[in-house]
Amino acid sequence: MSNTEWVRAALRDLPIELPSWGFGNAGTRFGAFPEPGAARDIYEKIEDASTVHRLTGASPSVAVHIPWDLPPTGKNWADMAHFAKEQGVAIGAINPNLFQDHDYKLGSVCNPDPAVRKKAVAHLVECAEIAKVTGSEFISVWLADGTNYPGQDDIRDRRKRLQDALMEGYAAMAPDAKMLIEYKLFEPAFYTTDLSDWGTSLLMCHKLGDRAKVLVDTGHHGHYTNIEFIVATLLDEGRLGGFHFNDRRYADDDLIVGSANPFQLFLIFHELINGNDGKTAAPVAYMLDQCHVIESKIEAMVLSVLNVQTAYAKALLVDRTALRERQLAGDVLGAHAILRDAYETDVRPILAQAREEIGRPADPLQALREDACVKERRAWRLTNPPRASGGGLGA
Ligand code: PSV
Ligand code: MN
Repeated sequence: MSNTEWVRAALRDLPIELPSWGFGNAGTRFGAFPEPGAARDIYEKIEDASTVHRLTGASPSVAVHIPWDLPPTGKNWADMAHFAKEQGVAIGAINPNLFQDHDYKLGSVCNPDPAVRKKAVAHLVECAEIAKVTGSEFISVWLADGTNYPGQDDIRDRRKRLQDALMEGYAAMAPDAKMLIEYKLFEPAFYTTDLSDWGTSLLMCHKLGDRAKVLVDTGHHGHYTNIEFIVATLLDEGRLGGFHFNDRRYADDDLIVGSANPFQLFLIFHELINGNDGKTAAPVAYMLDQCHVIESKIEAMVLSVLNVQTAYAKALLVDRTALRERQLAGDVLGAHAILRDAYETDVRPILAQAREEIGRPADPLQALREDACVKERRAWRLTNPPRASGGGLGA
């Protein structure tokens, strides 16, 4: 491979945001298998996120989920942001949690009870205020709202309630903040879901304004959905806000991105480059949304970042001039072969070089396994209660 400087430069410019909730112990409804030394509060989650950034140089921010990430000292968002900065990362997207309180049983912003809707809207507004304190660019909205049985509620009434509530949240945001509207085909609702696909999210964005964009969570589609087609369409419409990357086999599995379907991830990046300038991926929000049940959480996050970079590097290598020629010549398999050539390229040497050029280990996974600081922190957490705020063991 000849000069790959431009590929390395593009890789260095792709920030991949980490989800705070991927660092804590979680499980399925069948059981949980706590990882010894896993993060216990938002400060420890930030510490772990900063380790991933230290090893990869590619994950400078961490998304938070409110109120899961309520600091132990109370609503001290400025302290949380300050601590993140000290650790070398920033607070990223603010995710309102509108799905776990008992009064959200019939929905949050779409609930038939106006008092519940009022509470949900107040939380959206609170998150817009938190974003101002933390300097976050995005409020990322996902709703569990929907119905389980035909006739349970009026579909169009719910739509109106949804629109009214999001408008209030949107109006409360800082003038340069953006609202990301995430959709999900089903779950927890099984008959209707109020934001069920990219179309329902896009229509809502149109009602809100230019700073409302669609968020694509790769795990939120039906089987065999062509996600890259959705990406190309939303990008073309100027309404692609960003991603929640993860991988899946059955439903919303939240597995390590690129572990089950790396070819799809490559094709998504191909569209992100095509729909931009043909040289770099569109400047949207690249975030992970994963949950690690049986695997080591920090290692899973590092591997996820590497998988995203691998897919991006391969997509950058697509010979777009030759592809265009083959497409215009109607050469079906000739065009397809151009994509395959890029996908089959071994990009590991380019990625290793790109990391070393910014003072990061060529093999972050190996470096993590040998990292004395991570070992020390794990041991410390096993015998100490969580600290209420900063002043930890360093990144
Ligand atoms: C819902 O399945 C989701 O993808 C949303 O992004 C939530 O905020 C996140 O997972 C965590 O539950
Ligand atoms: Mn998500």
